[in-house]
Amino acid sequence: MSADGSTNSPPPGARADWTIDQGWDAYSEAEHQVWITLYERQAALLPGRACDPFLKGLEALDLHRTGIPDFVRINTELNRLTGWSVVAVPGLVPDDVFFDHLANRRFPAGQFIRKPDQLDYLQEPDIFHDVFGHVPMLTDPVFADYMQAYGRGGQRAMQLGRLHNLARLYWYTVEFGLLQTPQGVRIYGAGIVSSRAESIFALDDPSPNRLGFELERVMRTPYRIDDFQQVYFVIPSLQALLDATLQDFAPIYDRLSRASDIAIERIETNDLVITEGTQAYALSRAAAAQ
Ligand code: HBI
Ligand code: FE
Repeated sequence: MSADGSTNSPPPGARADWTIDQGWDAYSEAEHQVWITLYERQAALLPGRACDPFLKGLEALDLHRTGIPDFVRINTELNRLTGWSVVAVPGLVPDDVFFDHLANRRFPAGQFIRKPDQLDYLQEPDIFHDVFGHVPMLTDPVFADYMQAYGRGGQRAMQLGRLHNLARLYWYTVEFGLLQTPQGVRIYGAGIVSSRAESIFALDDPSPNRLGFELERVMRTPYRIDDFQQVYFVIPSLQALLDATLQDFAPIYDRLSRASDIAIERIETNDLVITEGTQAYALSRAAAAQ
């Protein structure tokens, strides 16, 4: 199976829906230690940075410090709270498989954990990115509904050939979303909250733009997969995010088919500008790459 899961047959040992047993007993002490190291770093950093629903979810699921959590244990509480379950998969799964899981309130989490020399970044989502990053927000009823709506929307987007637009919505919300709160801007995106450096960069660095979330605008905006984001979109509430998905996307996709992409560093005239970035980080990285 290639990295993007483009083949449709599950790898050996996986079930037809690409799930595998987590095999919690088989994790080594070294693998548990990687989880503990990553957990301790983020647990120290996130109060005051991650949004309350995330921090509450972390507590509720007791993604404790003593090692990789057993899905059987966390699913008991997660099921009770929002009907979601975490299921183990070998890695990235094909889009249609991914959406079917989300549409049925199953979150596919990588079963493997990164190596000690990969603590700061890895290309494919591992169990720390998926379970520490994504799962705590699934304890929030509104976000739990949003993730299921996203799964259903993904199935429809594939039928309409608009997956690239919907993937941007996922990227700028589920992975790299920010939330406006009375205490200030807070993180809810899994890609940020599971990364020590980006948990700091996304809130504190003057480089990126931080713009008010607007669904169609987000769907016209490309994203970075190889580095910190150059723009973050800020939602006023989780309810506003869920409400944005309850409309019919067909007319939106129709307008998008005639609209051009918006350059990643651009600020449009009717953007709600929370912070106008300097783009200094992206420019320095581009210069260094010359
Ligand atoms: N598979 N396991 C896994 N996790 C993901 O986050 C994931 C995936 N397959 C496809 C995918 N994400 C994205 O392309 C979605 O936008 C569909
Ligand atoms: Fe993710």
